[in-house]
Amino acid sequence: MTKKDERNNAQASGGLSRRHFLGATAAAGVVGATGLGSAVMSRESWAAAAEEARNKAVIHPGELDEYYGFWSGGHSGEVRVLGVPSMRELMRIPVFNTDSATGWGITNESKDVLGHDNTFLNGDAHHPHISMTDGRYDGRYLFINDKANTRVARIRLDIMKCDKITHVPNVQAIHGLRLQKVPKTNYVFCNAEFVIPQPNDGTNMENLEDHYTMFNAIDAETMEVAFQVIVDGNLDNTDADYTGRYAASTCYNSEKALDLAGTMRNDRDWVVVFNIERIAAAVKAGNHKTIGDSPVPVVDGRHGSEFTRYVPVPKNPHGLNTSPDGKYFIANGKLSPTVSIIAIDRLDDLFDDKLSDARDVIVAEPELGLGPLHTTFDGRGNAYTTLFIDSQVAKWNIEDAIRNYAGESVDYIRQKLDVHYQPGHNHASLTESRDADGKWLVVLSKFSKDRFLPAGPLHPENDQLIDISGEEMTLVHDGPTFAEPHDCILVRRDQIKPAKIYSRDDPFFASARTQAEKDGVTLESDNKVVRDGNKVRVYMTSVAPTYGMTEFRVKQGDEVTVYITNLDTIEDVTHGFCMVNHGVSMEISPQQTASATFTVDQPGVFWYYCNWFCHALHMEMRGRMIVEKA
Ligand code: CUK
Ligand code: CUA
Ligand code: CA
Repeated sequence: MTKKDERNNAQASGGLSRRHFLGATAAAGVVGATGLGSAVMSRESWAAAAEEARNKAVIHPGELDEYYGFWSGGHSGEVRVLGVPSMRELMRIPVFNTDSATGWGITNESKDVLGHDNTFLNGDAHHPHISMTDGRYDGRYLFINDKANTRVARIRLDIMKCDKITHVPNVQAIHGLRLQKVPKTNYVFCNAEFVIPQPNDGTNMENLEDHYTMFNAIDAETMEVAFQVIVDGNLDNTDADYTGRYAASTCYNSEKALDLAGTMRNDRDWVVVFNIERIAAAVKAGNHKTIGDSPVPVVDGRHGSEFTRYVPVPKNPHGLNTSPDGKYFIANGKLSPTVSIIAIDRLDDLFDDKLSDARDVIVAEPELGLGPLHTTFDGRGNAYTTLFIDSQVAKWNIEDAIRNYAGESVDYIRQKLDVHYQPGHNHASLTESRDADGKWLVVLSKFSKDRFLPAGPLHPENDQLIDISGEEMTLVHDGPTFAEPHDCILVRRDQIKPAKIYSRDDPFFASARTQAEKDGVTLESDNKVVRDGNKVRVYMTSVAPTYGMTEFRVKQGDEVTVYITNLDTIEDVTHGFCMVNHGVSMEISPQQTASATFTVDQPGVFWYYCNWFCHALHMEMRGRMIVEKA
C-alpha cells in the first residue's frame, strides 16, 4: 500500500463511516458543500424544503412535464416513455416483445424489423441511449440492447417505433451499450458479456483458451456491425468519451471463470480502454480477420494489442460512466467499496506507452460505501453513486476525491440518502451530455418490499425521483414499475420532436406501398380484394367510424393479408383492426398504413372490428370476412 492509499483508506474509514453519516442525517438533516456539520437546518426548515421539493414534482392536470424519460423495460423487452418529474407513463414502445395493443410482432411492418423468420418472443432490454451530435442529445434515435437474444435495436424518436434490429454475430448476450458522443453518434458501442468458444459450432467446447468475447461497434445509420474487437476476460458496461477517440468497458470476469467463486478470485479485474481511431484505421486498411460466415471485420484486442489497454481496478466492477465535463471515466467497484476515476487526458500517454504502470491513469479511488454500481452527474462537479448493498445514493465531489487521493485531507462525501431498496442504475437529467443540468435524479431500485400495496409474491420495482437541484438530495416520489427497468435516460422535452400524425411517405410502411403498386392499388383511396393464387390481399381505408369495406370474401385455406390505411388526419384518431378468432390485432394511427397476414383454415363468417376507441360509433366500426368452403 502506498502512502497515498494509506491516507485515503484512513480518511474513508475513520472520517466517513456510514453509521456516523446516517446518525447525523437522521438527527437533523445536514447541508453544506463542505460536508458534515457545517450548517444544520432546523427540523422545520428541513421539512419545508422537502415539501417544496415534492411540490416541484407535482404536475397539475393539463400541464406538461419538463423532461422525457425513456426507460428500458428489462426482460419485458420493451421501452417505456415517462414524463418527468410527474413520472407519468406516456407510452410503451414494444421492441423485442410481442404487443397485442399495437400488433408489434403480428404486423408485417413489425416483422420487417424483427425479421419474418424471427422466432424469439422475448428480449431483455437494459440500456436506452439517445443519439448525439457534438455531445448533445439530437433527438433522432434511441438505441437499446437485448441481452437475451444478442440484438441491438434502434427506435425512431419521431414516430416512437423501432425501425431496425441488428443481430450481432459471433457473440452472446449484448449487455453494456453506449453511443459515440463526438463528433456525432456514428457508432453504437456494445459489449457482449459471455465468453464463448470460437467458432461456437460444437467442435471446441473444452479448450477454454480458445474461448473469448468481443466489444462491438454498430454503424448508427445502417445498423450494420462495423467491427468487433476480441478481448481478454469478459465485458460488462461501457461508455464513450467526448473526443470521439476512446471507449471504455468494465470486465468483472478477468478470471474467465465458469463458476461464481471463480469470478471473485482476483482482487482486481480491469477496465478495457478501446482506441477507436486505431481500430477504425486498421479495419479501413483491411488489417482484420473474419469469423465463420460473418463478414464483420474482427481485430484482436487482447493483452499486448495496439487497440486496447487494460487498467486494473477492484473488484468485479460494474457501471462505467463518463463525467459530463469529458474528463473522467468512472468504474464502479461493486465488490469493492470504491470507484476508480480514470483521467481521459492520460489515455494518449497510456497508448503511447509513456506510463510505467497502466494504473497511472487513475487519479482517485474514493471509498463510497458497499456495492457501488452506477454513477451519474449533476454538471456541477458532483457525482451520485448507487450503493446496492447499503441501499443508498452517495453524493460526492469528484475534484475533492482527487485531492484526497493526492494526499490532502478533504471530505469528498456530500451526503448519503437512503433509497428503497437496492438501487441499480441512477440517472440525472441530461447527464450523459454536455448539458447535464443537475435538476432531477432517478434511482432505479430493484426491490420495493413494503413501499406499495402488495400485489402477490411478484413485487414491482421502485423508481424513485430525487430533487438534486439544491445542496441536499430530497426524495420526492416513489414509482412502482414492472419487470425490470435497468436504466433510463432523461432529456429536455424540446430535444424530442415527435410527429403528430404519420407522413404518407413514411418508410415504416414502405413495403405495403411497394406491394400495392405491384397490385395497381392506391392505398389512399382504393378498397379492393386482389387474388394471387391462394394469396389474397385485401386493401381498405378507414375513416372514423367505418372501414372502407364492411365485407370481403375469401376461400378456406387462403393466406390473407389485410392492408388498412387510416385516412383520418386528426391527431389521436387511431383505429385498430382485430380479426376475431385469428390472433390478429393492430394499430393504425392517423395517416398510417398497417398490414397483417394470416391463414383462414375454417369456413364461416368472421367479424373484424376496430379495437382502438375512435368515435361515438366505435363499437359499430366493424365488418365481416366470409370464408367459403374449399
Ligand atoms: S446493468 Cu442492470 S443494474 Cu444491465 Cu446497466 Cu447495472
Ligand atoms: Cu375506429 Cu375505433
Ligand atoms: Ca472478478
